[in-house]
Amino acid sequence: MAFKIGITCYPTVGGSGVVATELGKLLAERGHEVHFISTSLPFRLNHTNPNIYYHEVEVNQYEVFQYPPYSLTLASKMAEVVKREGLDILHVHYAVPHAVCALLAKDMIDDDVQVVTTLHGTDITVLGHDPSLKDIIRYAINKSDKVTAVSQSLAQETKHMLQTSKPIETIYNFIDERVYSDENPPEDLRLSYGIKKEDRVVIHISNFRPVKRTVDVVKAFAAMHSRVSSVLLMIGDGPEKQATCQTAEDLGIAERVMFLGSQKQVADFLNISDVMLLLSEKESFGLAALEAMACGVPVIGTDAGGIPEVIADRKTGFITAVGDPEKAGAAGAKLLEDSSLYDMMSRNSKQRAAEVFGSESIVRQYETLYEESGFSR
Ligand code: GMT
Repeated sequence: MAFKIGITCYPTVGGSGVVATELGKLLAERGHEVHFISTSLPFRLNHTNPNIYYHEVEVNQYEVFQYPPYSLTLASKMAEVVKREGLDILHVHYAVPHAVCALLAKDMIDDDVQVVTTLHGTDITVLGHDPSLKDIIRYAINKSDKVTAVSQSLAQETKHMLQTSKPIETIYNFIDERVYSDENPPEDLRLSYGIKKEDRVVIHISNFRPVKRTVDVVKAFAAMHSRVSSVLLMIGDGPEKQATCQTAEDLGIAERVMFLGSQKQVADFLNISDVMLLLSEKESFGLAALEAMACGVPVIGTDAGGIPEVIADRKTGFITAVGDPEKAGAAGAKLLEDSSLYDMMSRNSKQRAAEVFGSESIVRQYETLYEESGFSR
């Protein structure tokens, strides 16, 4: 059965926007009509498909209001699009504000559109702690027709923290295997970045928020480099960048650490990397880890949130405690020193990415969820 699906996400760089956009693209390829409703064109929406539509939410600033009315404008736009296009489903990413907006839109037009909410983490693990927001997040979840979380850990944490009554189904994140694979390694990229033949390449990709513990990444890398000559590629940008650069200076390894800022062709960098470090203290899933695994790059991660559901400890990488960069560095060095262990983990990473997180199977899970959502137009 083909559905008409409205998708709302934060369209800027970030795992939730990536997953929402990739899902929309695959649903469109499978014959569904997909309507992105967001403030700008999602940054990964880079291909043409007659089943994909984009409805811009224009948030105006009014002198009389201190803050632009994003949520109200979004709800109005959702209501308008549901009515005009006859949408069956509003699939929103994040409970607040997006699910609340969808519920308001549904109520405004008294329509049977089904609200499917996917939780990505920050609205639970960060906002869920704020007593002034707890009730509205719980409301958004309980009133949605279907709710999914991107890991079992996030589903459990949500139920535990917010005492929600709605069943929360885990549907894992996925990546586009056509982009994240080791089949087309970029020619000369190592050379153009001045990486010597004898050096191994360690990579970290994030938005450098404090939860990503990028200072720990540099400390772990220092421990690795003391045993195996390596360089560290730091991809992304954010509030912790300055402190992270300073740590590299303080540890005397600044010339070994390349801060490359935000990059579009992340798969190219993964394809010249040997190991990824993802040492977050909160991470509902860790999409960057999955991207790495799909390219055959084992990941050293922390035991935070959904990371241990993505990285199979001692099979596709190592799980270490949050805040123990020495241990993480030792695990990374062990991996780089032992070529048969490395080859085994690299192979396992690709296999796990395909078998557990394959896009085809994940998109089918969403289709089944839509079918079960109670839609009855
Ligand atoms: O990690 C971030 O800061 C960005 C955030 C987002 O909204 O994109 O990521 C969250 O959603 C991703 C996609 O589901 C997950 O892979 C990330 O683990 C999750 N981030 C956190 O839980 C901190």
